[in-house]
Amino acid sequence: DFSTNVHLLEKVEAQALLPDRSSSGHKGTFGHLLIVAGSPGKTGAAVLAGSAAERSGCGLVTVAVPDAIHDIIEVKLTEAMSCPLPSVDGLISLQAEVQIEQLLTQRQSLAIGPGLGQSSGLSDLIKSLVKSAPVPMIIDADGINLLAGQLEPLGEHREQTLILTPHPGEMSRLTGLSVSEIEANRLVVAQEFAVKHGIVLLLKGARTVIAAPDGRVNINSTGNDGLSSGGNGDVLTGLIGGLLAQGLDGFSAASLGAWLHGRAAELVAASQGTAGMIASDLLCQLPVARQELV
Ligand code: NPW
Ligand code: AMP
Ligand code: MG
Repeated sequence: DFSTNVHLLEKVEAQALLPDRSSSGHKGTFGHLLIVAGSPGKTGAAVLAGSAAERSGCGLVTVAVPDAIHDIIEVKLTEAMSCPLPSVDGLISLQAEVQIEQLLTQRQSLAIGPGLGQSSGLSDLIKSLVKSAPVPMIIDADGINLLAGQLEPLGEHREQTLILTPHPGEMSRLTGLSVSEIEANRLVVAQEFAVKHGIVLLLKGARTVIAAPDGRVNINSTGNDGLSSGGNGDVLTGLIGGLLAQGLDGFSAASLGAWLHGRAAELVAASQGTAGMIASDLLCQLPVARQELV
């Protein structure tokens, strides 16, 4: 029965997803996330994903960006490490694949897509990483756009979890459905895609839907219209990537990430309202939201 698979994700449900945290742990204990993001004009997307990852509870973060913007990332991010990747016209080139695979031998998760831009080289790169990346992986934003029109099941050649986090516009490119068709049927569209492709699909928007490859669906209960401005999705990507690095399975990481992200927005709104909230405002509230679940 379809409806018995669907759950509203409220505080108690989020609480059950919180990863164990050892009081004697060290930065190696809590996982190392690699983020591949950014391009000239969209450096901020890489910065926001990296900053959210720093606030996710994971131990180490590396942000890999096209060499053209590497100096900027070095200035903008303090706690995260960074890595320049070869680029063509400012966009990460296919040649970067060897370096990314090398980095992944010592990372626990991969987040890719925010602000990447689009090129045929990037399209080949992401399709190859979907098949070969040996760690749990989240793909967002341009990473999703680069997969548009992909017909074979995305999870097919993977052992490790794969999460896609489209907003309705990206979901439209991915499926060929119109935004209004998706919005009229959010739950079923997300569930069918997740089952068909064997992946976790998080469909953004008020009442974010998180669908698992086995057909389970969570509907997030947190968030507000303060999240309706640029960069908030990039924060969610870094947060979920950081939760994956801490060992959560894909459905749990996506669900807990959505809950914490929305709850952080509620905490910001409690003091300043929703209009004029910016994505950076969420960052300091992410650990506060998490602490509410401890
Ligand atoms: P419409 O027409 O407005 O109603 P795009 P993007 C639709 C990076 N960023 N419900 C929307 O519909 C990202 O990471 C960098 C319904 C429109 O058609 C990406 O890599 C920033 N419709 C890249 O920019 C900050 C919705 O989707 C389309 C919807 C492009 O990402 C900004 C717009 O989406 C940004 O994060 C909803 N809830 N949400 C930086 N500082 O570096 C969206 N749509 O064309 O994919 O553009 O999302 O801005
Ligand atoms: P993006 O479009 O990629 O920047 O992602 C926007 C983020 O903000 C997603 O996590 C959305 O679910 C969230 N969001 C946007 N508008 C709202 C809203 N009105 N209520 C709750 N969440 C929202
Ligand atoms: Mg986005």
